[in-house]
Amino acid sequence: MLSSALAANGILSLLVSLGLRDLCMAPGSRSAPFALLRSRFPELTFHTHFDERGLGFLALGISRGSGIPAAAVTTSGTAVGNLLPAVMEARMSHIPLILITADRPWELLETGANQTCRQDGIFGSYAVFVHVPVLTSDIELAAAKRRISNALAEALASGIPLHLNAEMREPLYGDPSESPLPARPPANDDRAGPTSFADLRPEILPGKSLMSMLRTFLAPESPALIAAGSLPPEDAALLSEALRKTGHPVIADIQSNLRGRIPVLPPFDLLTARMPGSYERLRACQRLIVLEGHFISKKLLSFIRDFPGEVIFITKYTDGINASGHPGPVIRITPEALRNTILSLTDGKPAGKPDPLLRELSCPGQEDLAAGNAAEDRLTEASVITMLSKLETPLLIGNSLPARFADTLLAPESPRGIFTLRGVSGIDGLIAAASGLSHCFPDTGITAVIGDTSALYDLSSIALLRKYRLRLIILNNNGGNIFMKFPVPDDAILKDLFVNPQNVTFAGAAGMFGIPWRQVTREAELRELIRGPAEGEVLEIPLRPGEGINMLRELTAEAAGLPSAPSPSQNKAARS
Ligand SMILES: Cc1ncc(C[n+]2csc(CCOP(=O)(O)OP(=O)(O)O)c2C)c(N)n1
Repeated sequence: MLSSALAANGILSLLVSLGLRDLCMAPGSRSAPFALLRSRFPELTFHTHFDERGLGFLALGISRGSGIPAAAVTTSGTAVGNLLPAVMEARMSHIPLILITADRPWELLETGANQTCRQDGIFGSYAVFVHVPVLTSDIELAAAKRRISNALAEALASGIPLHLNAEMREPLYGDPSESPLPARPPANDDRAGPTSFADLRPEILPGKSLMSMLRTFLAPESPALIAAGSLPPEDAALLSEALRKTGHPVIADIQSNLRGRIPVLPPFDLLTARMPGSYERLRACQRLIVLEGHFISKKLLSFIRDFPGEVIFITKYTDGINASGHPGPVIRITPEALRNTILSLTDGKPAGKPDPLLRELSCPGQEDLAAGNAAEDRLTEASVITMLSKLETPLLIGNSLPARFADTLLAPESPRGIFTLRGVSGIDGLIAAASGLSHCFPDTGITAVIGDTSALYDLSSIALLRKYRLRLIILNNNGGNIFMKFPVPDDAILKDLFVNPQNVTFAGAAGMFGIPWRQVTREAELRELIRGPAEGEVLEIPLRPGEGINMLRELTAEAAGLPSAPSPSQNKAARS
């Protein structure tokens, strides 16, 4: 049997037996042995994209939506390097992801052989790495599978992607029917080790003293405030009832997926700008529980940094949860265990004493605030985002202004799932990731809202809308309007080197892939178009440059005397 087929079949058999369902492949010769196995793995959905940067994000979106790692397979050479942005995002937002990169066999490295370069460990600390050599026997195959299993366990426990760089020696195009591959082990054969990805994810509980601190903070009688950052919908669903039962007031970042699920305080930036005294009122709470503290609001980070009471940080993983610099213990616990801990404190007691803060602190309805131009029925960033509160599909919120507007104004009426890619807040793979996400919601598809520069960046992934139910809303304010808030002293530099307007519409880009495109300018029209499930289409909304950022500034204008966001040097000082 061909060694290349043995390795490809061995890797896929192992991953499929653990629950792999989605494999994203870009065309290439070195990775051909994986492609040729398609009919042997009917339980796998094969996704394709011609652009490996988009391919990585497509897999990332699928992993995010399903909670099960998806795999991206590439050929050798620069194809591998193009996965890096998605790997970085997966690492920083703890999205499980598997990268399988086909490589030339070792004897061709550094010989000048075509499309051959060093691929081992190319993602550095962003991935757990396994080198899979040319496999020539069952003994070698079994050893490779053990190493992959161990590495996968490490990757899943720490929320880090797994990179398998697999040497493939020619010939690559053997017909599996001519040289039969070993029989696939039965799905429930547990002699080989773990039987599912879930088996590889340990339940994590804190030690005794941290657990006791956790219980003290969470107990319903504790005078605590909760600030919830980034929680995927499945974790929010698991925790929401328990959080509600504590009765603690909750500041919910739009990424927390708690808005629309349980009563929470109005969006932090809006509340503290609109309701005099609210900032101080929140500061008066004696304890602060920061749950998965990855926040969009800089003002909230300042609030945490300066919080005068005790603070604890609760997280599923260990990193990326305290940009405020406030000292306080990090308590690592899985959401299931956290929920059980809370329920053990609240069970048998009357359901939550809704904190008076929830009633006391309110501000004008987001819709009223956003309706600045209602009389004209003209769309603005604010009115579009507010309208998305009624969406009947999950939503991916792009970076830059969409994320900030959503954190300030979006109040989902029902919890359909809010997604962001804010591990590193790149604007590079949003269309591909949204396509992948949509695969996980076959009944409704999803909606994504992104800026025009972000759309230009991932233009090639508009091709995916032919296959995926993605309603792509592009807020076209002609460039990166977020930069207009920075104090760039020279207007020409601001325009040329920051905002960088491209004066484009996306009709041509959608047209070249045969994707329906509409320009939408009226509120009533958009309301109709976003009703119901999504299909592959582009809705482009032309906006007045600068208007959105000014409006955001007005909505969240800080009342005099409020502290500003922490600078990096202040952060450092606070930590030391
Ligand atoms: C890959 C990558 N390159 C550069 C940046 C820096 N950046 C942040 S926002 C932004 C502009 C985004 O413009 P657009 O998508 O039009 O959104 P708007 O600012 O108008 O809301 C840029 C270039 C980034 N986040 N990611």
